[in-house]
Amino acid sequence: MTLTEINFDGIVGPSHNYAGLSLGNLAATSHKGDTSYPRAAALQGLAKMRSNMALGLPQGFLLPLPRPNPALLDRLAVDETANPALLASAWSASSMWTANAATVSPTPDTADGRCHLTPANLVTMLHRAQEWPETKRQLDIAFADTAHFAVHDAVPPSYGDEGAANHMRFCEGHAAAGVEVFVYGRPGGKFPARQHEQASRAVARLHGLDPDRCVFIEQNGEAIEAGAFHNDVVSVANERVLFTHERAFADGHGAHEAIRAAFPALEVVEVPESAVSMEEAIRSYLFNAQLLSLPDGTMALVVPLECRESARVWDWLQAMVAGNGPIRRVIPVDVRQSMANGGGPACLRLRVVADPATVDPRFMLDEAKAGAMEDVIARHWPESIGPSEIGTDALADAVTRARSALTDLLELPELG
Ligand code: SUG
Repeated sequence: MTLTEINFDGIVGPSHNYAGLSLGNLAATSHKGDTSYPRAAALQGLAKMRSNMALGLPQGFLLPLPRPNPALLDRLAVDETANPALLASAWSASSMWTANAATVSPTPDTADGRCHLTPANLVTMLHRAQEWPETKRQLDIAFADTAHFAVHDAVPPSYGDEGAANHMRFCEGHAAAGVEVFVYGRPGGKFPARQHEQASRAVARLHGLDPDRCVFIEQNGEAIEAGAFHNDVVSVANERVLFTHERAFADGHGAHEAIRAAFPALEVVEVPESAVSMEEAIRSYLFNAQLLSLPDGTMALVVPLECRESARVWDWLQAMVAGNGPIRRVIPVDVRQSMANGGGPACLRLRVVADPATVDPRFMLDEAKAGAMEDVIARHWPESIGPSEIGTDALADAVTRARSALTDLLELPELG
C-alpha cells in the first residue's frame, strides 16, 4: 500500500453559468447575470490539473453531473411562472467544486482501517442540495473497492454539511495517523452558516474517528458575514501546517490551542489583519489555495492569479517565501471563470489519501487523457452562455451532448 494524497478536481461542466444563486458568496452574487465561458472554464481547470501533475503529484477528477436536472425541474413543476432561480438551479454546474463533494477520512484515521467518504448534503442551497445522490454514484464507482473504501449516504437534513471545505487534517505525513478538524458556523447572522456542528459530529462518528483525535471549532461569524461562506476561504491545512487568517475562527488562540492539544507538532502560519484584511483575503482568495507536499518534501501554495494582483497579498506571499517557514513556493494559476462564482483552486479539488492502485483508473488523469479531454471540451463545451440562454432547448441539447462526449471518451457508460 502506497498511501498518497490524490487531488480529485471537478471537471467544469458545459452548463457553467453565473446565476447568482449563493447568498453569502459575494463573488457569485456580484457576477449574477454575467455571460459565462464554459469552454475556457473547463480548460482553465485542466491546466491547473496539468500544472499539479507536472510537480510530480497524482491527479484524479470527477465528472460534471447531468444538467439540466430533469428530476428537479419536474419535482418543482418549474414552468414560465416559476421563480427564475428555480430554473437556474437545475442548470447549475456547481458540482465542479469538489471540495464540497464529500468529507474524506483516510485509512490511518478510521477504526476499520478503510478510507471513509461521506457526500455532503449541501442542504442550504437548492442548486447544491440536488448534487449528492449523483455525486455518491460517482464515488461508488471511483472507490468501489470495499476492502479499502466505505462510501456513506449524506447526513440527513436539516443539518447542513458542506464536506471537505470545512474539514482539515493534520498529520506528520499523509500516510500517518491524522487529527481531523471540523469547522462549523453558528446560525443567526446575515448570511447562512452552511456547516452545522451536528453534521460535522455525525460525519466523525460515521467515519469511526477516535474522539481524542477530532477537534470541533467554531468559525468566526464575522468571517461568514465578510463572505467566507466556507472555512476554506480563510484557512487551509497540510500535514503539520495551518495557513490561516487571524480572524478565521471565533476564538483564534483557543482554536490553535485545541488543535495543538491533539496534534503537538502543529505549525501555524497566520496572516494578521494588519497585513491583509479579511476583506482583501476573501477578494483575492489567498487562503483558497492548494497547500501541497511536493516530492522533495517541501510545500507549495497554489493560489489564484488574483493574489498576484493584490499588492498587499503578493507582498505578504513574497515575504513568506523569503523567510524560512514551511511554505517554500507560491504558484499562481488562472481559474478566473470559477473564481467569479466564488471557487478558487482549493474549491475545485477533493483530497483523498489513498493508494492510487485502489482507485478506478477511469477517474485518474495522465497527460494523454488530459489532452483527449481538452479536445472533447474544445469541440463540445459551449463557448459562452448568456443569461437568456438558460432554459432553452438548444442549450439543453448542447450541454447534454457535451457531457455524453466526455462519458464516452472516459468509457464511463454507467454515468452517461
Ligand atoms: O457553493 N458557488 C459555490 C462555490 C463553492 C466554493 N467551494 C468552496 N469554498 N469549497 C457555492 O457557493 C455559485 C453558483 C451560482 O450562483 O450559480 C456557487 O454555487
